[in-house]
Amino acid sequence: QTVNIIGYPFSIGQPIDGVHLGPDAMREYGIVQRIKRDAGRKVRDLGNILLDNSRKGEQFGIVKDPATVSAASKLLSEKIQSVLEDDSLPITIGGDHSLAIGSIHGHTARIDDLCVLWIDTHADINTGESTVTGNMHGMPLSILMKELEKKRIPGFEWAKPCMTAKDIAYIGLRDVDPEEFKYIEDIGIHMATMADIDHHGMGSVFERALDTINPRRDRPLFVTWDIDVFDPSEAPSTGTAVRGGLTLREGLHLAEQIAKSGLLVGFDLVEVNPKIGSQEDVKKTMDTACFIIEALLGKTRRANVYQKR
Ligand code: DIR
Ligand code: MN
Ligand code: MN
Ligand code: MN
Repeated sequence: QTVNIIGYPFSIGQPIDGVHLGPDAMREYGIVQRIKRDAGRKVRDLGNILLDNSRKGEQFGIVKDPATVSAASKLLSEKIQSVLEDDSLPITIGGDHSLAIGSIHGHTARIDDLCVLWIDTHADINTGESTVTGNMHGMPLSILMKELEKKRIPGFEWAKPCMTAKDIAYIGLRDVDPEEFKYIEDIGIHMATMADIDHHGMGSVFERALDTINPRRDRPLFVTWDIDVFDPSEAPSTGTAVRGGLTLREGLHLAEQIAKSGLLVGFDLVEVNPKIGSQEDVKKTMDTACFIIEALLGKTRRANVYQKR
């Protein structure tokens, strides 16, 4: 299956300049070559989606620029659907995490019975009522979840809510807003926090997450991976870094287990911001991202050989 890289150069879901440069920075760093060489996969780079990435100052309550976010997400959903039509594996490189609206919507439109792992420091399930920042990268799940349909902000009518609590699990949380926690509990989404990873280990946390959303291991799996789930020592160049995150080894184990499941149908890697930190910080962050992308695509630490597929 050919890997199709989609760049999503978008930063309007959050306030810090630079995250829209993530996809091109990753290309320049060599992501395409690394996937070919180290993961042994066929790759096609589809380039960047052409997005309106200018701030209009439009607001719904305190939510910033929802119409711009909606228009961009719609383009991604359509792109994902056309890639899946081709029987290819789409990977979307962000860009801020509001892109998950488009990527998950696009996947559910083409793939029956999809389930999702949300790998992040943050829960990204704020609604127009609960958001403290007004940043839409903290809100994509409130657009996608059927249980929150009544609390949806307007402007996303093209994207019918397509997920329920039994379709999604979190891994890596450590900075959840109180109102978000209420939603998660009310709706009943499975969450594995950093504390759970400390206590049980990543292997067991991953199996439990799948036991919850994919007990027979027969549902296609989509992964949306926010680079800020890593400890800032591994991924400093991101907009909302929080100490106490994943080590590279924990991340690799998770990514390898996901690949080994054979269920993966697509994924996102988001929130790499090449304008944050020193050159060395940026390099390290992109290196971490490359490690994870390769592992999700089948590279393991057993030996520097790969299976032909
Ligand atoms: C916070 C931060 N919960 C918000 N969210 C972030 O703005 O709603 N998500 N940084 O990645
Ligand atoms: Mn996120
Ligand atoms: Mn995050
Ligand atoms: Mn325990």
